[in-house]
Amino acid sequence: MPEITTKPRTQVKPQVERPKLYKVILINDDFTPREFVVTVLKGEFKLSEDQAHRVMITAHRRGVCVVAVFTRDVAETKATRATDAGKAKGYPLMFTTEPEE
Ligand code: TYC
Repeated sequence: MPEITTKPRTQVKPQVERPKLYKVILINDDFTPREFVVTVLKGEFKLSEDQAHRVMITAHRRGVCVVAVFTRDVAETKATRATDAGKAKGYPLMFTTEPEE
């Protein structure tokens, strides 16, 4: 019977790593009503009225605003749901995701 030899791995990766985080970014447009943006931010991202208004107005003035950071799956799901909420009303409201540095 031939002996089975196993080669030790040279690099052992740590078992537990912090998951990479992704930013959800709100993009400004000229058509979506401000109040609707605030409603979506409160509903999908659980922001308070005050937080939602600040995020909306920052995107309105600067073009974009980071809404929050999540793991990849959660960020993508929330960005899609929030974008779809605008689409359902005929608005071009857009949320994107981007990995944190
Ligand atoms: N610019 C829009 C308006 O004046 C409001 C708005 C703000 C839309 C932020 C999108 O991400 C946005 N009605």
